[in-house]
Amino acid sequence: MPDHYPSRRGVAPAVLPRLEPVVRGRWRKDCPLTREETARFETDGYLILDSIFDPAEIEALQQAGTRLLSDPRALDPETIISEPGSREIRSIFMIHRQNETMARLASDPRLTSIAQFLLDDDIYVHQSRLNYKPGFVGREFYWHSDFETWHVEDGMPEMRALSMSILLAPNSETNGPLMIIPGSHQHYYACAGETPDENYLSSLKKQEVGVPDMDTLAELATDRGIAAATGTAGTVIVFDCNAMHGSNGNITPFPRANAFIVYNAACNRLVAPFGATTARPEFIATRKHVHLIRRPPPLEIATIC
Ligand code: 6CS
Ligand code: FE
Repeated sequence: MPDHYPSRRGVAPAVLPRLEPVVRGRWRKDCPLTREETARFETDGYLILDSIFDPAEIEALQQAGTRLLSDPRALDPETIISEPGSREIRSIFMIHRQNETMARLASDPRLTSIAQFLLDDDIYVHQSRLNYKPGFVGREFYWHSDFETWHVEDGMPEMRALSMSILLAPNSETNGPLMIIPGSHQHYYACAGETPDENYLSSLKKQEVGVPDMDTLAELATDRGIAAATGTAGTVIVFDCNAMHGSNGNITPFPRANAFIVYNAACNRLVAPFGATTARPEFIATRKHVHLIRRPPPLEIATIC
């Protein structure tokens, strides 16, 4: 398969055009997003939705998050990623296969219908995780495009995936919320360097390859600004797979916890990695357990005879 998005080839960084559309579905009145929301996602590469879940659902989600964090022995140890240099939990992967509430969250039609519309296909969960940033000691996530990693390390062919971050605690300006560069999803920032073997063992704690150089980031942020995606618990942040994003550490006493679900289009299933010798394990990148979440069939137009 030709590589339209080469990165980490040991050459200088480059800015390449995005080859695929951002919004695939055609907007209609019965779409799960308004026309205005759809246009905003297209332009900015992200959207903040704050009225999807009711208070009881939000509490159930928060409880599920607390259960995952408080009983790590119940989990596949491989899926637990600790902070660099400490035993604090940073991420728990594959939550949709380790917790019933998270499984229901990942297949909730209020979320999946949005992904099916934007990606215009049946979908499946490419990756899920709980990201936890404890008070005082939660560490940052450096700037990156998820697609760059998924393409190079996982073999995701095209930009036809998106993430949903479901806030399980308030994400304020101060406790390390998601920061995103609006409009950055329109270009591909090919990175310098090369992917070391088993890169994921360190990159999930601290990403060092697959990150743009400082000059590129400075120019991008100067041109487009940086938005903080804040919200109360229950807020859903939908963002394009190629949006440039990151987050600061959390030195406030207030923990930040988010559930992440990544949906990929059925037609965009993984192939061999484009820039790594071996594929990452299933708990980070779904290759085998592809359970399609199908779009409802279109209503048939009644024929009058
Ligand atoms: O590796 C992944 O799939 C995700 N984690 C990091 C630290 N960067 C890329 C992507 O978001
Ligand atoms: Fe990311």
